[in-house]
Amino acid sequence: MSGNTKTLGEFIIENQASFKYSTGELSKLINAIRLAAKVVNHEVNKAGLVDILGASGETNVQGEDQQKLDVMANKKFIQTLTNREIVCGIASEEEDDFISINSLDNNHQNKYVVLFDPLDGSSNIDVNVSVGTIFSIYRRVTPIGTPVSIEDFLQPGRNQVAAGYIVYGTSTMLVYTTGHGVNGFTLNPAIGTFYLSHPDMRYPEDGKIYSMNEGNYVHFPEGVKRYIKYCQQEEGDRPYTSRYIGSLVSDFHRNMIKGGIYIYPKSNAAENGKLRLLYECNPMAFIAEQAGGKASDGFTRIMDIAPTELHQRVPFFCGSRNMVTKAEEFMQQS
Ligand code: AHM
Ligand code: MG
Repeated sequence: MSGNTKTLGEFIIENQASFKYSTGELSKLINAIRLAAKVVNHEVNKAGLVDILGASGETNVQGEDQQKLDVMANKKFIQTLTNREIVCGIASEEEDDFISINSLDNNHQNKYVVLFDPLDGSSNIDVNVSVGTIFSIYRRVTPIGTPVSIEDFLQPGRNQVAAGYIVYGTSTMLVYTTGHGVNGFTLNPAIGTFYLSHPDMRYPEDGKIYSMNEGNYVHFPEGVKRYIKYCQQEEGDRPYTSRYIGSLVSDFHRNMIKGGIYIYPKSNAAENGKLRLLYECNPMAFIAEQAGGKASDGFTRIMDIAPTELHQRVPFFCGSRNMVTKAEEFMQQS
């Protein structure tokens, strides 16, 4: 961060001017996410110290065990966004249905909806491995002044107005885009301020890291199996290095900095893979593309997929442009 002392707060104000017809609503929304990120960061960091670890005993809509911190992160984000009255609707990985937000004096006047995964990679919490929050923001499509409806959430990723993630890692970072490139901010925990540490992040066009759960190899489609063999072949700059944390935000963040590809394909066991289109793949795809990278389901651009349900899953190939294109070639041959 040498010599760079711009804070996230200052950056948000400066960049508000670059949005045509901006009313400041999006800036306020990013500010609320910044606040929620700090609260969740505080909880994640003290998780090892207090009796907060472990499954909460509840299961979420997809039948997976929820960890206590997932529940807490979900509450904090919803509370922050609701209290500040800056969005008209919220959808979360941890909520069965979307939430319509309104207050008596507001009368459904807000124009943005937020979709998020409050704590992704939560199976890593118990073992002190990085987890993250992912968020995606859209302008509503139904008229202002009416309650939000499902169409406001089921928009293709290319309609996103902003997207980002927070990685709670060795240091905590907030990385986001509003469609004008990608910028990364690192939290100084001593004073609770995010500083611009990674301006204009760029995904290297090529990379040497492939990230996927190879334990599922036997269940993978032929195209993915052949791509893995290609990555392991000795030729040119190959074999590539295999790195898989099992925490999408962390795997993505490393690959964006170093160059690489993340793959969560469909398999015999899971027809559409595991990751969720609306609050995991679309926001990551928007960030990847804004940084010069690429994201697809092996055949189609992720952000062109027309969603049909809130918790829809989709195969995910995301990373350095040339690596994703190569993996697509293998998929399309099979
Ligand atoms: P989650 O939303 O339940 O945490 O699942 C998403 C996570 C991703 O962060 C990670 O890349 C993937 O699941 C790991 O899955 P697997 O254990 O099947 O490799
Ligand atoms: Mg998740």
